[in-house]
Amino acid sequence: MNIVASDAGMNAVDPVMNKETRSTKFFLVCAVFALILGIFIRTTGLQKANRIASDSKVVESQMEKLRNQLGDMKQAGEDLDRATWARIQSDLRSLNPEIFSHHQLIWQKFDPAARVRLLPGLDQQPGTIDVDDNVNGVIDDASELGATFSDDLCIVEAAVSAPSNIKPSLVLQRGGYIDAKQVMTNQTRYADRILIQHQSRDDSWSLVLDW
Ligand SMILES: [Ca+2]
Ligand SMILES: [Ca+2]
Repeated sequence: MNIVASDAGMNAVDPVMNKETRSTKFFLVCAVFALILGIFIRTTGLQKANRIASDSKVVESQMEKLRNQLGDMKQAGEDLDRATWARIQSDLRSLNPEIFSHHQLIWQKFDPAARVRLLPGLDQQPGTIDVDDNVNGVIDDASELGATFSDDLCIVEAAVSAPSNIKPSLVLQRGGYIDAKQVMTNQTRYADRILIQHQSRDDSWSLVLDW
């Protein structure tokens, strides 16, 4: 009889203990999961940062190589003309086939009459669409053109090309670098440039080298 009474007492306590045990286990599982998640996020972030740093070093190394090669190809006092440009492109491409599979080379000249123009971007509204970027009480008014964090564009139009008909737009200044084929005026104040544009599935960037 004593044994039966003792068993009944234990059965009365067990549900409480089981509940506490389950709570403790649940807490531990959550803590371990949170720890693993934190480690995973941290590791992923570090891997991404390392990958970006590694890619940047590769790009930096490629650009340094191109800069040195251009320096070797340039003869003292030599101006960039069509014949020289054709030779340089050919030489650079044959020396760096792996680089130029994703790169474009553009010879640029300074056009003193070029128009540096602000456009509203893909959302077709000044600044960010439906946002009063300059807090003047009017949403998407023309004075928001070029607002920070918006998709607005800054382009350079050659003097010989027709002005953009996109509205609204704003010409910030005259004078800018454009494709040499579109420059009709000769000026010697600013050196020609070589624009290198990179475009791949994962990234895009551009770099300018002075001639
Ligand atoms: Ca916009
Ligand atoms: Ca506004």
